[in-house]
Amino acid sequence: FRNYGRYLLRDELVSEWLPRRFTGAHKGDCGRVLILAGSRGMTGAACLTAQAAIRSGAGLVTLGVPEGLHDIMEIKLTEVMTVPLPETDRKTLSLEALDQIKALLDRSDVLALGPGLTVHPETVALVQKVLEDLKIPAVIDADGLNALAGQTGILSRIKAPVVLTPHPVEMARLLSITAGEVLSDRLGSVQKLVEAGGCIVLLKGSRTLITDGEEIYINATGNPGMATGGSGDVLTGVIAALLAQGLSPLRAAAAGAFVHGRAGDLALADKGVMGLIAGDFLDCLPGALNMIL
Ligand code: NPW
Ligand code: AMP
Ligand code: MG
Repeated sequence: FRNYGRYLLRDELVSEWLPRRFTGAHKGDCGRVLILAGSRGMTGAACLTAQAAIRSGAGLVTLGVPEGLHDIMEIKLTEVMTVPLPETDRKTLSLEALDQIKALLDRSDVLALGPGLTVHPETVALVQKVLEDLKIPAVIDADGLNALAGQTGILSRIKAPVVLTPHPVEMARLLSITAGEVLSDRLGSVQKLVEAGGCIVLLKGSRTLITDGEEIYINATGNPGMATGGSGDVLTGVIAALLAQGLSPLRAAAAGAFVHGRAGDLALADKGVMGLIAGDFLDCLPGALNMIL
C-alpha cells in the first residue's frame, strides 16, 4: 500500500459522499435492500441489520428469514417487509430457498448477507450458490463470510461489487491464518484479502480499516462501548443502505463505518461505556446522519 493514499475519515469528507434526497424523491429512488439473515436463536441479528438499513435511508427493506421464525419477525419489525423462506430442521435457511431468493434479488438493488445465518452445511451451500450468480452489489458479513472460510476463490469469481466486513476472527477464517496473525499485521491482511477476493474489505475494530487495495480509509469514530453483541449486525445494515442510495462500494463501506461509530459515540454520551447496547446506537443513527450531513 506504500504508494497509495491513506485517509483518516472526517465529517467533511463523509458529508460530501452522503446521498442528498431531492424534493420529488419516492421510496424507489432511495434503494431496495434485500437482507438474508437470522436463524433460531439469532433473530436479533436479522432485526438489527434490517432496522439499521431502514434507519440509514434505504427506501424499501425486505428481510428473508427461515419460515419458522417469520411470524416472530413480523412482530419485531414494522417498517421492514419480511418473507418466509424454506428452512432446515435447525431453523436456518435451506438450499430449497434458492429459487425464491433469486426472484427476490431480481427486484432488489443491494443484498446484505450473513448476520445470524449460522454455518449449517445447507445454509453454507445456499450462501455459495447465491454468490455464484450475484448480479447486484452486496455486503457480506458474519456467517456469510464464514461460509467462505478458506475459499476466497469463490469471491474472486463474483461478478458484482462486494463489500466484506470481517472482524479479525472472520478475517482469519477467510485467509486460513490465525487471529493473532491478522491483529499483528492488519494492513497486510486486508491487502491479502483484497488481492485474493477482488473485493472491498472493511476490517473491524478500534480504528476500522476500509480499502479497495488502492485507497485506505481509517475510521476513528466509535468507542469500546461498541464491543457488544449485535454491533456488527448494525454496521451491515448501514452499509447496505448507503450502497442502495448509490454510494460506491468503497465509500459506502467507509462512510458506513464512520456513521456507525458516530452513532455509537452519541449513544455513549447517554448510556456510558458499560451499559451501551447495539439497539442504543441503532436509535442514534438518524442523529449521526443528521449531524454529518
Ligand atoms: P474470544 O475467544 O471470545 O475472546 P464468531 P460472533 C473472537 C451473530 N450474532 N478481536 C472471540 O474471541 C453474528 O451475526 C447474533 C479478537 C470468539 O472466539 C454471527 O452470525 C446476535 N477476537 C454469529 O452470531 C448478537 C475476536 O471471535 C470469536 C474479535 C457469530 O458471530 C451477536 C467470536 O467470533 C452476534 O452478532 C476481535 N475483534 N471479535 C443476535 N442478537 O442475534 C471476536 N473475536 O465465532 O465469529 O462469533 O462474532 O459472535
Ligand atoms: P461485530 O464483532 O461483528 O459485532 O462488530 C463489532 C463492531 O463494533 C465493529 O463495527 C467494530 O469496529 C465496533 N467496535 C468493537 N469494539 C470497538 C472499539 N473498542 N472501538 C471502536 N469500535 C469498536
Ligand atoms: Mg458480527
